[in-house]
Amino acid sequence: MSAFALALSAAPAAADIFGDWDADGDAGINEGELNQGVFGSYDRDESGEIDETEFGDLDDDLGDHGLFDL
Ligand SMILES: [Ca+2]
Ligand SMILES: [Ca+2]
Repeated sequence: MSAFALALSAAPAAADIFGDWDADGDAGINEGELNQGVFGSYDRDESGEIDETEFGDLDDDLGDHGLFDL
């Protein structure tokens, strides 16, 4: 399997992310769940803070061709 195919297969599907972020399981993501979901996705070391490296990952995802560049 190529590295690209491997990366694609490792990326979680939107439905999986939705289920993870919907903490109370009510089939909706409220503001708190969204904030916690996004924050938790980038606070990779679970320090309770986004450090510069983690913020760089967020910046990459927000930029062109990033995760949120739809
Ligand atoms: Ca919910
Ligand atoms: Ca952190």
